[in-house]
Amino acid sequence: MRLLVTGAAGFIGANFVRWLLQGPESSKVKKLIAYDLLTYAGNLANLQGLETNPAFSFVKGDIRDNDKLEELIEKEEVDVVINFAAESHVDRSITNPLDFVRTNIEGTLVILNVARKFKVSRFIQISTDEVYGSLGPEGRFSELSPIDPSSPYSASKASADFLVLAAHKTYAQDVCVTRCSNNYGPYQFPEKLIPLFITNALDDKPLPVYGDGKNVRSWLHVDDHSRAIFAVLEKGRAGEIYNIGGAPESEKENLEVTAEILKILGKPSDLMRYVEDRKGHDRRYAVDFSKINKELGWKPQVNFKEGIKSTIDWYCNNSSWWKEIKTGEYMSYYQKQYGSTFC
Ligand code: NAD
Ligand code: TDX
Repeated sequence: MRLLVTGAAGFIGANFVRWLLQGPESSKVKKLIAYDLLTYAGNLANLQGLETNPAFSFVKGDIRDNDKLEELIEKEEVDVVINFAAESHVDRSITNPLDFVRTNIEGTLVILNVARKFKVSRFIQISTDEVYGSLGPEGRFSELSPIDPSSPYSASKASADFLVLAAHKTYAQDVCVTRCSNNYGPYQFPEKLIPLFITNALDDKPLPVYGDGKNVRSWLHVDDHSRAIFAVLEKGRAGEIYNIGGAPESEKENLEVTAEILKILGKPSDLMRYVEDRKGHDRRYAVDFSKINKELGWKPQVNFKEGIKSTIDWYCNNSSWWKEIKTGEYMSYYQKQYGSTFC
């Protein structure tokens, strides 16, 4: 197959590219073009080491750049597009929603249209369980749950999903939408809960817990996510949505995740600080992944205890990667978001 992977220099995109080119399915890949605008969240270091692979190439570009995408997809005879590119951080969407509309909605529509024009045989949209909104203490999101986004981020992802699914109905375009729960693993930008708290703890800085810390997330190791996406690419039915979630035992309150990180690192619990809650903060996410399990035989394999331990080891062993990020522009964002007492 000849793939165009957008957002490939971000967290999940880079892990997927590594998994695909270095893992059990690598022989199926003739060409993989990593396409990324290299925003604050994109980092070529995430793809380091792949340059020597003859199937791999990197192109810097915007998913809103119709002409560049047309030229690339035609010239490279791309037959699969996987769209990871997005503005992905909920907190930034609260202060700057327009960027999310531009990339997540307009960008998705541009690349979707180009893929159709050049008869790309499958378009996969990487979406999120956040499009379903928030759960109470019971139940799980299925693919039939109502769409009820709470943040500008999730509203933009839901809009993109509708455009992608409508392209199947209107033009019979071959598309699939995947909706996953919170990912964790190596190369995650340290604005998200797990890498922020690991790296702050390593620096003996406070860990800012929003609200009462009892919000629940269903944690999915990024390698499990990569396997799921590949299963959808190979065997998913066109026009379908597939939910991808962590195992029930990976559903954790933020306080539990924080305590686990501090325990593994041997840091004192008084590093944890309660701070003002996130606006529109979803209380609980949990994903029913029985559809992808029954149809494609996928289920998560990494248990949270082992996954968080190996993730922490990765951040300990790769401190130059995150220390380089946590400077300049990052620190201005951090100070604005959390205030100077947290720096
Ligand atoms: P990320 O922020 O780490 O990476 C996003 C990448 O997209 C970056 O490399 C950035 O440079 C690139 N990008 C942004 N705007 C672009 C544009 N206009 N054109 C080209 N590239 C652009 O995000 P992530 O955590 O890797 O998330 C990847 C996808 O998975 C996103 O679509 C996100 O909505 C979805 N998702 C993420 C999670 C999670 O837990 N991280 C969970 C569910 C869904
Ligand atoms: O400083 C923090 N303190 C805190 O308590 C941060 C950054 C987060 N939190 C809480 C908010 C959430 O309850 O931790 C939980 C996880 O927060 P994030 O890491 O920001 O993830 P979330 O908002 O759940 O969204 C993530 O999963 C779904 C991704 O960022 C999205 O891209 C994805 O769609």
